[in-house]
Parts: sequence; C-alpha cells; structure tokens
Amino acid sequence: MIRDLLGDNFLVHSYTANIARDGNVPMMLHTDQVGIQPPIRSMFYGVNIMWFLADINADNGGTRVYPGSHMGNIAPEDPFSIEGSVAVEGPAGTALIFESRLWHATGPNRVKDFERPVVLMFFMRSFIRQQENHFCRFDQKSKPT
Ligand SMILES: O=C(O)CCC(=O)C(=O)O
Ligand SMILES: [Fe+2]
Repeated sequence: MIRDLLGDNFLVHSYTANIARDGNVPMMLHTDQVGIQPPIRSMFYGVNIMWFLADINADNGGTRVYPGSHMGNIAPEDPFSIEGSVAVEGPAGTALIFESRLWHATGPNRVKDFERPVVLMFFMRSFIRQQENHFCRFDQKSKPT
C-alpha cells in the first residue's frame, strides 16, 4: 500500500512510539510534512501508519484530526486549539493511515492513570531525507557515527 501511495524506494522516515499520559497538554496542530519549507500543499510526501496498542477514544487521547484538511491551501488560525476537530477512535489493533497534509495532533487524555500508547511508522518519498538516520551505528563504546 505504501508503495502504491509513495512510489518505489520509499523510505522509513521515522519509527516512534507516542504515549499520551493522563493530564497531557494537547500537541500543537501540525501536518507531518511541516519540515518541507516553504509548505507545499499540492502533493503529499509522506504516509503515516499509527497502530493503536490499546482501545482509544476521545477521552483517553484519541488523535484529533480535521477531516478533509489534507485538501487545499489551508492552515489553522490557532494551532494550539483543537476546537472543531474530531477524535479518532478504535479498538486495540486499529491502524490509522493518513497522508502527510492532514492537520492533526495528539488529543487530550483525561482518563486517570491511563497511558495511551501508539506506534507510528512514518514513510516518505524516496527523495526526502529521513528524520532518523537508520544507517547511524551505535554500540556501547562509541558515539554515533
Ligand atoms: O500521538 C498522536 O496521536 C499523534 C502523534 C503525531 O502527530 C506525530 O507524532 O506526528
Ligand atoms: Fe503528526
């Protein structure tokens, strides 16, 4: 599916986990291609797959999205407000797949003692430099090379 969307030789841009603890401050609204400056809205450069490791809903940190916001030359007036967004909800095992122009943010988690865990595999087109250098070698004794 990623090859169909991004073409041959796509790259893993980053591979992360995001745990939203209770009482968190919602993340700033962003697109996942915000690193491309000046912003280009006519095409998407990346695709994110977010795996839910628990049942996720609007109360416990469900990612906030603006459906349709991947289209058009648009940006939020206040990137610190999630007003008007919707929470993505789903059972553990859900894969939320979205392209990199969509405006979104981690949602507020208000469920006491619950940690909302997701794993994000973010792919970008072959000609975009990766956020993480997967060729960088670590061992116990040496610094990153
Ligand atoms: O934690 C989330 O729900 C969203 C994370 C996110 O947008 C990101 O890491 O770029
Ligand atoms: Fe994001």
